[in-house]
Amino acid sequence: MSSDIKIKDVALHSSATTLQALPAEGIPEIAIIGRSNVGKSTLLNRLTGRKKLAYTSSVPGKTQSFQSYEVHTTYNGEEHLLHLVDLPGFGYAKFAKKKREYISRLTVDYIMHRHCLRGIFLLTDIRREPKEDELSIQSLTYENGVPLVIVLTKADKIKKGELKKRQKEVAAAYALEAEDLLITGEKLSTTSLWQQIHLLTALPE
Ligand SMILES: Nc1nc2c(ncn2[C@@H]2O[C@H](COP(=O)(O)OP(=O)(O)O)[C@@H](O)[C@H]2O)c(=O)[nH]1
Ligand SMILES: [Mg+2]
Repeated sequence: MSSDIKIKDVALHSSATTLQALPAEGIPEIAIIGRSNVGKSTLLNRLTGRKKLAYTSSVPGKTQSFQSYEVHTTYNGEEHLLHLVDLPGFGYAKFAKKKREYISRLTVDYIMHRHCLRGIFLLTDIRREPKEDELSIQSLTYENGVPLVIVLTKADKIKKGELKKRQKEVAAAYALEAEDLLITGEKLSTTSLWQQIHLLTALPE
């Protein structure tokens, strides 16, 4: 199937530190979740083709709010409006325990109660193993019927010949098959990610 994807328009809609401050329920939403520094903001910039849309940083723990981006696309000639949401990174050890707990409670509440949430991209660095944080998000999405896609980031950081092997290993840690996982990295196409986003957001509620 050919898939012609165009990003017509993209803008930061809102920045929220509580669930009440998120955009009103309605527009289908895809959340980008993962530990601090895994590449969430970079993926957003890559998906939207805007280099500086989301704030990226080599210093972990910078984004502590839910950044909602309103994205207007055309996909195979049809118009779509959706929200991509950059969530606060978890697992940043330098944050005070209270702040870490607040972020993880917000994330759990969001997954459990956000009606317009159509799917989660859970980012995992291709060079690392998923830990308890990632695995507990995985179970939470299963328990709440929220579609989950594991996205391996920083694929350019490993040798091409090792890609398949790592994909298989990380998939196994999530009890998934290698083909279930998507991959992102410098110079890699985002087409498969966009196909997944459109598939998830086009589903009826
Ligand atoms: N080589 C490489 N570096 C990346 C990639 N994605 C993110 N980074 C780098 O990793 C650091 C953290 O990225 P960022 O998007 O801010 O992570 P976030 O905290 O999850 O939003 C930055 O220095 C990025 O340039 C990638 O795909 N390849
Ligand atoms: Mg970020």
